[in-house]
Amino acid sequence: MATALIYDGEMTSHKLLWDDPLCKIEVPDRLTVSYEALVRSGLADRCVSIPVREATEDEILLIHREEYLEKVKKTPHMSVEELKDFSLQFDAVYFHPNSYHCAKLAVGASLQLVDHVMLGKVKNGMALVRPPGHHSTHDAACGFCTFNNVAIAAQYAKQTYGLQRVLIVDWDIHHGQGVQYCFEDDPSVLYFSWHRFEHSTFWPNLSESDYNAVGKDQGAGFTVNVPWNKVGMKNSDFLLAFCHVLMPAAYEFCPELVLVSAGFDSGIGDPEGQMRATPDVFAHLTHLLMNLAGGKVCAVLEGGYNLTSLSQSVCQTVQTLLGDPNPRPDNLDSPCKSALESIQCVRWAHKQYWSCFRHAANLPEGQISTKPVGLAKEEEESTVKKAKECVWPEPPKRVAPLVRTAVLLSDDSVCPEGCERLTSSDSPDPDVVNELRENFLKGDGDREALSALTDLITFMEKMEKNEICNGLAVVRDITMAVTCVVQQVTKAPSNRVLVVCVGDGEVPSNITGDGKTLMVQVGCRETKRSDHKSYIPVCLTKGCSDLSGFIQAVFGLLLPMGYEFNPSLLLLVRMPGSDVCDRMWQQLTGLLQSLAKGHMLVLMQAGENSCVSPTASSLLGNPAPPLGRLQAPLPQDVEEIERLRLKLQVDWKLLQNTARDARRSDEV
Ligand code: Q9C
Ligand code: ZN
Repeated sequence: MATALIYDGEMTSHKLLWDDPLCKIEVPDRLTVSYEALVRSGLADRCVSIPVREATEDEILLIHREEYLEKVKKTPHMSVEELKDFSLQFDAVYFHPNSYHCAKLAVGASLQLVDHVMLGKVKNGMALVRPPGHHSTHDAACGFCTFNNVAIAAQYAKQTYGLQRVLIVDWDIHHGQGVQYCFEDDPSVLYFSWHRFEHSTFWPNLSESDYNAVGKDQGAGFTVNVPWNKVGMKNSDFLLAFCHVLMPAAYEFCPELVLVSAGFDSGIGDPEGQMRATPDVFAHLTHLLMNLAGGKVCAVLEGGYNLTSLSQSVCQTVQTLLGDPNPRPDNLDSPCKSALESIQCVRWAHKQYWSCFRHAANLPEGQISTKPVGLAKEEEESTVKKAKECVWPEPPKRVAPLVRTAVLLSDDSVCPEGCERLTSSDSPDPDVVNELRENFLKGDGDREALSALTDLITFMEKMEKNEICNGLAVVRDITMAVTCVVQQVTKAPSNRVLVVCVGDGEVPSNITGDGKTLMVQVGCRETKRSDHKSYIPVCLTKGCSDLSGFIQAVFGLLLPMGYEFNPSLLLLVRMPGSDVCDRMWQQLTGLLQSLAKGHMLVLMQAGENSCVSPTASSLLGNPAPPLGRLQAPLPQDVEEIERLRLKLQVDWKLLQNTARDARRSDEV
């Protein structure tokens, strides 16, 4: 299924007609450079292009007050002087005679996207729109926004498709207070936003942007604010906010649709945000969301004012929506102390609403939120200039291998649709064959076993050459297969393999401590302890059958460690007799493909044929089916996961989620 791209050059006609230092960054070029970058990279061509339309008045009135709409409706007939006066009654806003038309197109584009996704005409998509939306409230334009595109889209989706749960992820660097106000008492919309806050000295200087604004009445717990109290947040800080805050809550919420307020002013070089997220991180943020809601993700452009950063980040987002393998998340620093403090506060503020946070740590000492609401601080001209001049390497081209998913199955089983059967090499390297025979078959001549191992090696080689993205191998002896793959992959000096074993059973014991292999076993029933730094058993009371515990382990341990380890290959092993259900298995398979450029080999035991086709489906990039609303994880599992996290965070900095875990060297 396709990815939608919605764009219309008409939306570039909205522009500033007078001098206004506050508004001058919101330029038409934001749209054209983004679109042109998509065209130049060939991504636009791969998307289904959907025409924009004007939103109807009724649609605008889903969120906005009639009085406000009537006022905006008059703007096309105003003179420049009148437009200027009209704009002045709002905070950081300008109107142009064509603004009303563009604002209707921006809403209409968002609704077109929702319709196409909800009706299954496309899998997901992005709408490039201007003016943006997330600051506008029911009766006011604000912060470059006229109508609240995403809020209207959420309300429209609820009404038109009878949705009961919509997730809005606002990764723009400003707080989408307009969206928050719309849904603060509505438990059917979970609103997540991170934003530059600096103890409310940053625009829009609202106390309700802080972590303790959690929603009201019925909607308590359904507003999740992550306030950044310092500038310069990096990839690791943003990824941690997803792993330790958004994702656990989102899985517990189980949305039927994900809307993204996709602002790229959190990206490096942005004069407003002053943050340092590189374009590739948006690929990861996008990917993490793509297994929610059966993959129904609609991204709608909000901010983003460094044209280079913006267009690169838009490309990363769209390419991920298209299903291409993610770039490797290189050079993740330790999260900074201030970010950890914020994450700790949000988790604490939400512990009574979400069972995934029930055992979250207390507020950090020396409470950080009690500072008085500050006055708007004038941004120094020099820092803005510095951000604009900031340089970073252009993200390397992401090349999708010709073969997405190859399978290694016994000859009598059918090849799942869309996959390619791996053809064994006719003349395997005799040295390799001899080595395998010596190492694994003790010199005896079991031909079948030998050719299974040579096939695995061929598989690895093709993946390494990027001829194949991922694959699935059904093997007779899983322990032997794991050992063989690990041995083969780690031969190359720069390779690293993350082995994720799902289910009970003995795992290969020859994992060396050279740092090239990391093995995590999730779900083993009997509590195992390991002093081996490279083997980490995560033992859950009910094995793999408890979804909540499993998800907690995935976002609390597995993914952060995976990101930090940054493997070149992911080996996902389904232990024989594991009681993991298809849905959980598909979620895991989907999520882990964010690592290792999507190079994942799934190993399963011959005889477990029923899971071949669900696995193949996930490897092919189909979104996993939702897990349903999750119950609270078992307290003893939460304790076990927390025990591990505390022990491991000494070596794995991305496992930190409280201020006292912090120790990034740049902090004092
Ligand atoms: N010194 C969006 O990104 N800045 N809007 C106000 C601060 C307004 C941002 C002045 C920023 C609005 C969609
Ligand atoms: Zn913004």
